[in-house]
Amino acid sequence: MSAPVGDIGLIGLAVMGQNLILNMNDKGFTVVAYNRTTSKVDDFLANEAKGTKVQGAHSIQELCAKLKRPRKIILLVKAGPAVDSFIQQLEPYLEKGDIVIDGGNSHYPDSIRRTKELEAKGLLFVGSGVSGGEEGARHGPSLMPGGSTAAWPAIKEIFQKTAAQVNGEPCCDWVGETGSGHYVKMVHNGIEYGDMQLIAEAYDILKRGLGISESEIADIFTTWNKGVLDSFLIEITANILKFNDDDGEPLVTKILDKAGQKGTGKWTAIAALDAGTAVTLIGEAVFARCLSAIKEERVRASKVINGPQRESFRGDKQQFIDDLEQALYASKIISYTQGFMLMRETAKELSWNLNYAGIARMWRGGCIIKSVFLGDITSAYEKNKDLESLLFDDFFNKAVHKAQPGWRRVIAQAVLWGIPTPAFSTALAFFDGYRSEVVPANLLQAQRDYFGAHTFRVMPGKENPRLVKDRDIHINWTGRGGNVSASSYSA
Ligand code: 2AM
Repeated sequence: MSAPVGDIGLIGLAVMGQNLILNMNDKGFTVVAYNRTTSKVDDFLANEAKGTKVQGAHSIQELCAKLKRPRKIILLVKAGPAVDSFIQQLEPYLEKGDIVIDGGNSHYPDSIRRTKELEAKGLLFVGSGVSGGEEGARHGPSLMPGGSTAAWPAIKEIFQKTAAQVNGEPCCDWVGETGSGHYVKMVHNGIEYGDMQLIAEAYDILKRGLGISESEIADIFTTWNKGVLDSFLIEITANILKFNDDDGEPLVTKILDKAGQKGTGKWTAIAALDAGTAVTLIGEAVFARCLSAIKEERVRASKVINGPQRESFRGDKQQFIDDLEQALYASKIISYTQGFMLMRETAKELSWNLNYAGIARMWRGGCIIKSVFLGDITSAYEKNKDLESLLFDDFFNKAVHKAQPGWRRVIAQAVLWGIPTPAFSTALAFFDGYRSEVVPANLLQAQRDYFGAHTFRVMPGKENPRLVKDRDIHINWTGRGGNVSASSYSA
C-alpha cells in the first residue's frame, strides 16, 4: 500500500464541510473527504473538488489509512449523537496521539466529556468553534480550538492558515482546555445576539422616535461604520436598510417582526445564570426575541394598552444621533465586558487557562461579530492578561466615560417615548450597579434574615458587640421567634 498522503481528514460533506475542505486545499493541504452517505463523496470529487488535491474515502478505514500520523480528523456533522457515533467508528482505526476534532455546533459539556473519554484511550480531542458561516468556511473562518493541549502543535499550522487573517494575523489561536473552544464559540454567539439587539434598538429609536426613513437610517449606519462601531453587523445593517422591494419600499419593513433562534444565545444566558455572572445584555437579547415571537398577543395588547403620546423630537437631531452612536458603543462595551466576565468565571470553575487576548483576536475577523473594536479588546488583554474587567482598562474606561452623558440621554428619551430599549437599558443598569460601592443588597439580606433567619454579615466599619466582623449574624427582628439561624432552623 502507498504511503498516506492526507494532511487532514474531514467527515461531513454538507456545505460547511465542503467549503472548509476547499479552503484548506487552497492553503496547500491535502484533505481526505468522507461522508456517511458516500455518494456525496463522489459528487464532491466530480464537481466542487474537481481539479484539486482533495482525496475521497468510502469508508472510515480508508479515510484513516490515507492520513499521515498523527492523524487529524475534523468532524463537521450534526451536533449530538452523530459526533459520538463517528468517534466510536473511528476509534478502532486510530493510534495513540491521533487527533479527533469536532468543528460542529456542539454544546461545550459534550466536548468536556469527549476530551476526557478520548484522552483516557490515549487519543487527543479538540472541540473547535467554527464561525463565519459558509462564506467564512470557504475563504477564512474564525476558528476557536480547545481541548487536548497536546494536539495544538500538530494542528496549529493547518488551523492558522485556514482561518481568516487580519493585518497578517490569523483569527485562530489555542483557546484552552477541554470544552473551552466550544464554550468560547457559545459566548461568541451570545455576544452576537447582543450586538444585533443593540443595533435593532438603535434602528427603532431612529425610526419610531426621530421618524427617520430607512434610507436615511442606512446613511447614519454607513457613517457609524467609519468610526468606533466599524463592524460587519453595522455594515450589513446599512445594506439591509438600503435594500428596496420591487415597489420601492424598503424590504425590511415587509419582514414579519418575529425573531427565530437556534439556541446558542439561550445557552449563554443559561451558562451565565449557572455561573452566577450578571450577563444581563445577552439575557435581554434572548428575551427580546421571545417577546417578538408572541406577535399575535402583542397585536392584541397594542389595541388595549396605551403608552405615552409620542411627541415629535424638538431637540438637536444630529446631537441625538451622535448620542445614540455613543449609547450603542457604551452598551457594546458593557456586553463584551459581561461576556469576558463569564469566560473568566467559568475558567476559574473549570480550571481552564483561557487566552483572552487570543479570543478577542480570533473574533476580529472571519465571524459575524468581527469589528475594529475587537482589536481594542485584544490590546487591553495583551497589556494585562489578568485584566479583571474591560472597564478597568484605560482605553475602555475613558470610552465609557465619554459615552456616558449621551447614553443616559438616549435611554431617558426612549423611556419618555415608550420605545423599549432592553439592551441599552440593562447595559446602563449594569454599569451603574458595577460602579456602585454600595448596592441595596443590605436590605435584601435584612429581609432574608427577617423571614427566614438566613443571617447576614456586618458592613465594614459598622461593627459593634452585637454585629461582630466575619460572623453570620441573626437578629430577632420582631421580638417574637427565636435567635436560631437558618443553618439549624427551617421555617
Ligand atoms: P449525510 O450526508 O449522510 O446525511 C450535515 O447534516 C452533515 O452531518 C452531513 O454530512 C450528514 O451526513 C451528517 N450527519 C447528520 N446526521 C448524521 C448521523 N446521525 N450520522 C452520521 N452523519 C450524520
